[in-house]
Amino acid sequence: MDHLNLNGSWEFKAIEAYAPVPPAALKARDWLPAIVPGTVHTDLMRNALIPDPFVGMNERDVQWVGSLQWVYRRKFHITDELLRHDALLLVCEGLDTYAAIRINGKPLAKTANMFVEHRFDAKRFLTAGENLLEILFDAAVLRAKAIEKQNGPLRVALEPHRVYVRKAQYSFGWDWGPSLPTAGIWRNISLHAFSRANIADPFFKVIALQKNEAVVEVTADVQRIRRTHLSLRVTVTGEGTAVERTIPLHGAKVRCRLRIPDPKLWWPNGYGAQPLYRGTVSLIEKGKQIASQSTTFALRKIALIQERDSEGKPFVLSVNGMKIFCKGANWIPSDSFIPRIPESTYAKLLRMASEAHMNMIRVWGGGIYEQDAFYETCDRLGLMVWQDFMFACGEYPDKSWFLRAVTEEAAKVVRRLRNHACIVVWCGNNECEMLYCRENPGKGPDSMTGSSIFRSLLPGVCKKLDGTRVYWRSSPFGEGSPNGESSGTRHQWSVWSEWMDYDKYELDTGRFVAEFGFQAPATRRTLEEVILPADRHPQSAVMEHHNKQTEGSERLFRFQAAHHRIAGQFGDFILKAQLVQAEALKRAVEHWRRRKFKTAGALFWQLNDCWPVSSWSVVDSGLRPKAAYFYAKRFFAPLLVSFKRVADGCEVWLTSDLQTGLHGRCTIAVRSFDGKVVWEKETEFLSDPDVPAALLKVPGASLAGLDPACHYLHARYVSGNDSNAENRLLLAEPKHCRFPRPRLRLDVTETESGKFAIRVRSSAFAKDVHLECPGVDASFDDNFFDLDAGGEKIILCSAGTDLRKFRRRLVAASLL
Ligand code: BMA
Repeated sequence: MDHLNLNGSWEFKAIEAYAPVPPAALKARDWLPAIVPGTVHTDLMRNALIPDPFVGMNERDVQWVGSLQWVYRRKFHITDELLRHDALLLVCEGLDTYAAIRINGKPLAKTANMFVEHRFDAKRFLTAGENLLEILFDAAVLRAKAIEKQNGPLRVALEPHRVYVRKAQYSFGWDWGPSLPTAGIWRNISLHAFSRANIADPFFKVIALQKNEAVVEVTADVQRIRRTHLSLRVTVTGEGTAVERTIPLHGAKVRCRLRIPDPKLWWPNGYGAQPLYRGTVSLIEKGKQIASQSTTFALRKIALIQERDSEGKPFVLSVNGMKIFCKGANWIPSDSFIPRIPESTYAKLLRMASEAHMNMIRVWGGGIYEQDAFYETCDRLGLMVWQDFMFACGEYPDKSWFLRAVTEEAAKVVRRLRNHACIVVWCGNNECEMLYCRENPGKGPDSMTGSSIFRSLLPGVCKKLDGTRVYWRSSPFGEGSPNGESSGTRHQWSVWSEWMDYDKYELDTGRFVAEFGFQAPATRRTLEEVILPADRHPQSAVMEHHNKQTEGSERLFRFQAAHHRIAGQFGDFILKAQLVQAEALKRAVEHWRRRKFKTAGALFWQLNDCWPVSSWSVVDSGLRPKAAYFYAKRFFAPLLVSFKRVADGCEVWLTSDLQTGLHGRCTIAVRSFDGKVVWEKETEFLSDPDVPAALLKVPGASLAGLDPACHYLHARYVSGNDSNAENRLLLAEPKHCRFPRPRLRLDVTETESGKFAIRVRSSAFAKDVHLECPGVDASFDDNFFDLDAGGEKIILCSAGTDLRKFRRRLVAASLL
């Protein structure tokens, strides 16, 4: 098969179909240079016709972009040789969204779904020599509004017309994202030429997995253009294996079985390795290969355990027969302009997730079916993916044309992604049933408009084209109320969104908590890139514009006031808001991990951002971690020591995700900020990976006479090897504590070029020690940690600078 890549330099311009072009866009009526893949917005920015919508309040000034039609064009050359092929397919991996394609002035096709690849046989439109390809994009917002008018409004959160268009729902504006409805050729575009026959969509489906052998069923689709004798060759390589089978091919369906000896199993992060195999299907004609397709796949078995128990019906995922407590975060698109996200962003964010001991990422239904780089990286890192279908927070149409479009979309998505071992759950949607049932008391989820999509259409497609992973109707969903605590999965938003404070997490007995979260502003550095000095105040209009939740900014104050002395100054406000977020997530996760496997998953909302904003993310859009990211590294660690407040004191618990029991010694101490051990107790313990346990207790009486403003608890679990864990608990809210002003000593050595080891020592108890290297992009392996009086810690840092500059700039502070 021959390819002609059509990415790269194109031209684009605005068309006044609905309204005259606004003055700001007059220049966009002439042809301008464009880059494909891309978006209208990024092309306009490159041509200096709109300002960066992320800066200040520019988002408001670029709204006109979404109300115009845009046309893209490019010329390309076709050789006689290419034209001699039987078929020439125009392959558009992603068109956003209502596109009309013309080749050499003749209409080829129209599309209306951003999420999937479109292929058209273009041979009869093409000529040898120069050809012209034009793609006209209609204004998706206006089209959606027109369709909504025809079909009637549905009950939808945020912009209601969005549900009528198969386009990333967050682009219409979300409670963390700007309204920037994009248009354009957002994924690769190319011509594929082939003759006689072609092969597509290979699927390597594991149907049996035993200790010494795996059986894989291989299917693929063959498109035959001419009658010819073909055979099929299937090969699997990798992990020391090379198996091959060649069989004669009749008709268009490929189905054959391969046995893989000595199978190497794929495990989630923290449970083992991620061996990947390479599978190839090839069409052979007279001993010559005429077409071939390859994919990566892995050997693993997913099951959902839902045996009823005293609390109801749990939701426990198992991989290769091993029950897994799912630890992770929710994922949204990493930019409002997806085509400009480099692969390095996926690599960095997902590496950060795996380094924080996450084993699951949920691809949320208001974004996109992610780019290949995302799933490939998750396969390699052992990050299980909970994959929503792209429906969020509303009713969806149940008209036949819409259901047909959804069926086609689901089939293409499942075919595209099913070989990825990382995907363990297909999920119908985000919060549709939950919101419907909440707003229509007395009505069950089945009466929601469009409910058949999630009840039968999508599970039907998944079963037919996949069948190797779990299908779950919605996030959240369960028996009885879709968002109940006793059954299925749950989103916990009473805390934060309904104004409750984070101590209420500890009352939540959800079985698998797929969303919960707390907001904090982006890091100061990221905010300063988009907010001018005059606007750097927690309550400036610009700062409030960069918080998209109704009363989001107000909540930042309400919760800061509950725990910290309110800071008016920009940097201090950001710091304290981030610490509140960090503590909130810590409390929640520690609580649910103590309930392992009654609660079997805790995925916080959200890992990443799509622009610089105050949101629930723990890593901001500049890929800089907030305090909560470092807390996550500790609260998700395989071995966790945590405190449980009980009526007459405080218990120390051990939760382990290690695969074997561990013999260790647990110590609990009551310490004063200036370093005195007031009370101490110790015990020996053999940890059981599946059963968290209370190891020790501090009786209320031992704390009675102490001043809570200057004492804290310190628990430590030490096992012979380096499987250790520790935790600390203040006895009063930080705002009521009398923190000493510790002397922090920093000793820096360069371990290799640009990499440093920092020994941090403290004279007194230091809460939330944070290191910073202003003006240098420094990445620390830990930060926002506590030190006891006389305590020390080694922090590793990589920074693109030399030792002298690093030493000069490095500063440390703790919460005062
Ligand atoms: C849930 C999510 C998102 C939302 C988040 C924060 O509703 O599914 O839709 O952004 O909470 O409010």
